[in-house]
Amino acid sequence: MKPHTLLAAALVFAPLSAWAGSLSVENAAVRAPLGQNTTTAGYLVVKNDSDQEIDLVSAASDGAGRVEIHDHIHENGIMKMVAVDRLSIPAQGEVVLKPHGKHLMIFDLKQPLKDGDTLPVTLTFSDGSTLEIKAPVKTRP
Ligand SMILES: [Cu+2]
Repeated sequence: MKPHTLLAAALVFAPLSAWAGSLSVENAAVRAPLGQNTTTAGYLVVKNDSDQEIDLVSAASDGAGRVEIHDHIHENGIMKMVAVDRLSIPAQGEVVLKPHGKHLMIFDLKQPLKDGDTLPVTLTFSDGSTLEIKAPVKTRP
């Protein structure tokens, strides 16, 4: 098998959810950026089946210059986004990243993304594990 055939096979069989040890990811999606915008947001649910709290400590993508972990806070009646160092995933619990809530902020996209594309995202956790996902790009995630 040639390398590109292997890659194609890997893509065909890539599951919509990924897991590493006690952590799993569901419902990953990246918002299709508007126009020429190179910044967008990513959403997903991380489940922790272990008896220990684990933190999401960083995210990165081969398709983007930088990925930050963001939360929304209310300040003086205004909702604004802030970058956070980590998001904790409670033991036997989950953290939900969704529109208008916690999210991944994706900067400097290297290629335009449209509905139906996927963006690879690597998540790194406080227990040293990493999860690689292929997040589907959606106009309305
Ligand atoms: Cu943000």
